[in-house]
Amino acid sequence: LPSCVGAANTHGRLLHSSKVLCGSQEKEYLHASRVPTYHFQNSLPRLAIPPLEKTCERYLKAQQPLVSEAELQELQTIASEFQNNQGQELQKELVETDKKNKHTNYVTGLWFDMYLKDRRPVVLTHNPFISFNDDPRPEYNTQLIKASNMLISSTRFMKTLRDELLEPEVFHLNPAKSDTSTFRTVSRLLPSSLSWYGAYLFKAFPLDMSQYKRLFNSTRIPRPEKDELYTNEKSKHIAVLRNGNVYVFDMMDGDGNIIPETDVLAHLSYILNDNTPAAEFPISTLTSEYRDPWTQARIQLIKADPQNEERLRLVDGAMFVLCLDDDQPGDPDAMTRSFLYGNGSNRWFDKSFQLIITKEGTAAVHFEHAWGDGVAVLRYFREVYSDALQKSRVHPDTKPSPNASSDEKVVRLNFTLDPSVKEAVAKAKSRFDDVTNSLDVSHIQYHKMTKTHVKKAKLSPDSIMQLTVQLAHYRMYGKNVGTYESCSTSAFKHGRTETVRSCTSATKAMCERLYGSSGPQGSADELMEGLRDCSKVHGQLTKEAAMGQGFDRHLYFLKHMAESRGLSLPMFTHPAYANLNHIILSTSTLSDPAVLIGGFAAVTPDGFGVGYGIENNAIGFNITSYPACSASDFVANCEKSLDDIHDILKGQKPAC
Ligand code: BUJ
Repeated sequence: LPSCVGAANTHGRLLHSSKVLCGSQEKEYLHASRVPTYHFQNSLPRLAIPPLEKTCERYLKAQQPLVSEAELQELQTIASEFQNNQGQELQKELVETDKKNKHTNYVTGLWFDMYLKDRRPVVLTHNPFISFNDDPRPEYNTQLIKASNMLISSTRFMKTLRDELLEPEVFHLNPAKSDTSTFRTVSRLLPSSLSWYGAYLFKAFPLDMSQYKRLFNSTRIPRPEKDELYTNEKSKHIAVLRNGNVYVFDMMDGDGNIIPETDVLAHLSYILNDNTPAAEFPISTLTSEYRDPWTQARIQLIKADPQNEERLRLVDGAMFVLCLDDDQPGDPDAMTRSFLYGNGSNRWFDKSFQLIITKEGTAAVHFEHAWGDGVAVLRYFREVYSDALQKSRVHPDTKPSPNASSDEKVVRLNFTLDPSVKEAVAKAKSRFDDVTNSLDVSHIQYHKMTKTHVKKAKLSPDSIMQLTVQLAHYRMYGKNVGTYESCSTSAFKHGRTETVRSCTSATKAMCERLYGSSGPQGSADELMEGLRDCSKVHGQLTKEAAMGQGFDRHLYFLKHMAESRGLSLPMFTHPAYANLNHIILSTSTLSDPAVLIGGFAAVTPDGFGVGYGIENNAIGFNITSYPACSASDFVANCEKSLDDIHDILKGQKPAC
């Protein structure tokens, strides 16, 4: 690299002395961070194993709103027996093993296994999506221009990351103090074994960046019993899906420079104008299958023609898959359907992520979950959105390069299929159609109450959204149920997620007060006090989860240890444990101005997938469910609950 992005020292590492990118470098990178991408990685704190008694205490608290008084007492006896006997032994062993594995944390290995050993299809079971707001300039929103600009920006992101020039992800508690040049200078000067501590003094919290290594050029490969995560760090090509046909072309030349934008435009127009008929047996459909039949089909595919292996490797190692769709979802529900699962042939669900661009230029990211979580994907999402917008390389008047010789440079992968693979594709498609047709999807955008209103009342916006979900469910079914709110633990080395158990005794009390059989109970002031309780309890649980002090992952691990030792412990075999983990309300949120809508499927046949957002101008829910439940009824009840909360915030007692 030229000195304008930093000088290499004797070990070839960059010193990142300058943030200024010069000339041609500006085309290649998003930026050149003065602090190297993985600078904080060595000194990130490790996720602590919570004390066993704390875990039991938190577990019982989470059970409280779900069980009767008598059951709770029974669970207390079981937990204390566990804590004093087998639990203690397991904990001791866990702590000892953890001490020997300082390079990671106690949950990560098992969490990878949780995903990779799961034999269910990745689509709907795990993969979520997030869609982008449109480009405010309509003339840049065409499929071709949007795809070209986003592809170029994605390549710039990938190169910035690959050359470790991407600014490390840091949570700034006090941005005025730490999101500064001084912070970066100090951080850079500290050796990476100490850099985290330096950041901490600025009240800045560097986040784990290990997942970024699998963001690009990566896929999940179906294997017997446990899938494999595969990455080709050197690859420079993109895979494009259109009509179920797979195309590949290089996005970088022999020197590693991004190809001219006029070539990108030419290659993508070539694909969009290619009139090869839609694939009759698109092998991409196999990625929607249960993992065992897909494993077998992949083996068979390679047996049928050894060159198929090279073709598969080209998709596996591609930067990502760009899906160019031939249809345009007309409303948010249709978008959810398209971006969450599509038609089953124009997606490669195993890829670390897919960038989908519809006929009229709406864009979304769909991602596989085993390799990483929302934080890494959102970083990519945010950077690419703003780069494609602010530094568009392709404009409405850009002409495709006449000498791009796309017919030589763009290769359509022609897989050889034998009858058994064709049959596997047909079977996969029919299963896919059945399950996706059974999914109900509904959403709401609510404008009467916003984040600003909630903040003015000194309540946590997230707690109010979680309370809304509790209220909506209670109003429909008259009971409280297993609830999961995803919380990132990326402040720790290899941190992934912890569960916030957002169904609490405080939310239960509020459900009963508002929607109990005898109508709303208590004055407007008392109801407001109830909201405060919910907010306080939820705030505390969120803080604990983000600090790795939830109970879910810890118990998950101890249960696994017990099972692998052949122990059958009442702590885990009691039906109340299964009930708590039968997640009826699976929730997740993310907040970014670039996000239009996002979502994921319900994780149980009788549950709801609840994606939500709370912004300064609106509140939104995006709900999914299977036939046992109605997503649209749930949405109607969310609206009613938001109205009722809004009344309380206005000092009025709602008429429930
Ligand atoms: O918890 C975990 O380990 C991972 C979770 C799993 N699960 C989804 C089942 C909870 N994964 C995530 O949380 C990632 C989810 C990413 C998508 C989030 C969607 C958020 C929607 C935002 C906007 C909705 C606004 C709708 C307006 C009409």
